[in-house]
Amino acid sequence: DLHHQHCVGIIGAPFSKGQQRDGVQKGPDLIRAAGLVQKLKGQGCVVKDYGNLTFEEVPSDEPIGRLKSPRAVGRANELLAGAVQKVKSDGNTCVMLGGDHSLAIGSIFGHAISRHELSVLWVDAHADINTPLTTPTGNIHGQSVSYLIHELHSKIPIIPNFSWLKPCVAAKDIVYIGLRDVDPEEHYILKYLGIKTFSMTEVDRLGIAKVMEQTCDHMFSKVKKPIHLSFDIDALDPSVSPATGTPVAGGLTYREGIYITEHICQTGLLSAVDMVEVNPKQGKTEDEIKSTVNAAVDLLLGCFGRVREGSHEPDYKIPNP
Ligand code: B3U
Ligand code: MN
Ligand code: MN
Repeated sequence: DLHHQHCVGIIGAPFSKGQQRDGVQKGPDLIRAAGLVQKLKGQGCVVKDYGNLTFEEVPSDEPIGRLKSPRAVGRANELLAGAVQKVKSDGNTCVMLGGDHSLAIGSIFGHAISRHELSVLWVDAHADINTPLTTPTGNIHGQSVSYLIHELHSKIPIIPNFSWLKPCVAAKDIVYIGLRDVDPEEHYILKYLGIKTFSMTEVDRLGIAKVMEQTCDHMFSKVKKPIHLSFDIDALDPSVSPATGTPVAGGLTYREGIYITEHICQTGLLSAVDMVEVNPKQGKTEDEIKSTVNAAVDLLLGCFGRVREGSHEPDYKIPNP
């Protein structure tokens, strides 16, 4: 049914300590200021904005091994996981506005608690599957997936403020789209675990329509699980979304990004979305910031029923003169 109402619950997560560039904590307010709530309502969604989470300072958060800000990231994600659970138990599709991509840890865990088994679609230039021992940077936003999947459980050390977290996603239930900057250790992990990936090479070879067909074939091979879409804005080409911490040339076009969201919406299984890594301080001009934020908003509208061919009320009648 193309006309069923989407109930959307929005959580802002203004958090940046999963990486080192200031500004990404401004994402939620910028995306809201671009009219997200009004636009979702305008296309027939029932929207509840749960507001922004507040993240308290975590004192003396010294690095552990290579890990930067481990206690702050652990605490922030614990808080977020609880908030996502609440949004889900209220019967909404959850939209988490980041903030950096370390927030997917809490978002996916909170979602998994309320929905048991999930499929995760990770749209990103990066695989974010380093472990605390393989990370070249120590940034936890490049490690989120490794904390979440069952198969890597034995590779993750005990980290303070992460004791609430248990792995909740199977390697076979993750699909990546948009990869083009993958560390050698990450590449090994992806191959070793047989994770389904559509790098930019596959997007070039197959086209985005076949990529989405095969993505859904993979995700629905057995049962139809709810989908968690984790969208890193750096998946898009820097010509579209330059205001992000680690832009990588050769990304998805605006159209390919929108096609992904339209296709996922049509499955009827979208249950939670993350929109992360929008960083206005990384934009060189006001236009660069605008283009990035607009793309984030349009992707979210695509997730909740906007279609480019247009649409109309089922009972519409052409007015008689
Ligand atoms: N793979 C590198 C770089 C990186 C990951 N995610 C972003 N950058 N945005 C790392 O830090 O793990
Ligand atoms: Mn990412
Ligand atoms: Mn990325």
